[in-house]
Amino acid sequence: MLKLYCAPHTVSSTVVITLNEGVHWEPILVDVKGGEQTRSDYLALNPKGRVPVLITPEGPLTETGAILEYLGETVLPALVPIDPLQRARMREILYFLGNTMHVNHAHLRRGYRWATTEASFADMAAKVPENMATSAAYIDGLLEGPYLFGDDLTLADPYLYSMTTWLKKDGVDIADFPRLAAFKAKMETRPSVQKTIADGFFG
Ligand SMILES: N[C@@H](CCC(=O)N[C@@H](CS)C(=O)NCC(=O)O)C(=O)O
Repeated sequence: MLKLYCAPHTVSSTVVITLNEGVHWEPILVDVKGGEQTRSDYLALNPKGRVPVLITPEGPLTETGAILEYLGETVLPALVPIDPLQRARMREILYFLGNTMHVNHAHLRRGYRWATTEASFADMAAKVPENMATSAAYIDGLLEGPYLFGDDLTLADPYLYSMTTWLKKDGVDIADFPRLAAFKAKMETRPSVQKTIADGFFG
C-alpha cells in the first residue's frame, strides 16, 4: 500500500486530496513544527527535510509535482489529460504552482531560507500579499471553470486548491478573484477535499 509522509497546513495536503480521489493509502504524520523532518531517520527518506514523501513499492519519492505525476501514471490516470498539449498545459500549471506561487508564499515565514537578518525577513514578508495576488490573478485569468481545464479534474486542481487555502494568511482576499473563488467552492463539494478537510489537513 502507498504511504505518504505528510503534515497538516503544508503542500503535502495536495497529495492527500489526490490520494483521496480513489487510492488505498496510509498517512504517516510528520511533526513539522516539532522539527521531525530534520531528524536523521527522516532525512534518510528525504535529504531535503521537507514533506511530502510518497513511499512507493520501489522506494521514496519527493516533490509534490513529481508525486502527482507518478500517481497519474500509476493509479489515477483519469486525472491526466490525454491530449499532449493539454497534458503539457497541466504541467505548465504544476511547475508554476511549485516554482513560483509556493515560493511566493514561503517568503511569509521562511525568509531565513534566503536571507540572514530580521529586516530582510520583514521585507520579504511585506511583499507576499502583492506577489500572491499576482499569482492569483494569473490563475484567475486562465481558469476555464469549474476546474482549471474545464469539467474534468486534473492533477493540477488539488495543487491549486492548497494554494487557495493559503491566500487569506498571505493577505489576499480570494473574493477579488471570482473564478478562483468559484473554483475553491467547487473543489469543496468533492468528497476527496471534504475528507481532507475533515481529517484536519487544512484547519
Ligand atoms: N518543492 C517541495 C517543497 C516542499 C516543502 O517546502 N514543504 C514544506 C511544507 S509546505 C516543508 O516540509 N517545510 C519544512 C521545513 O521547512 O522545515 C515540494 O513541492 O514537495
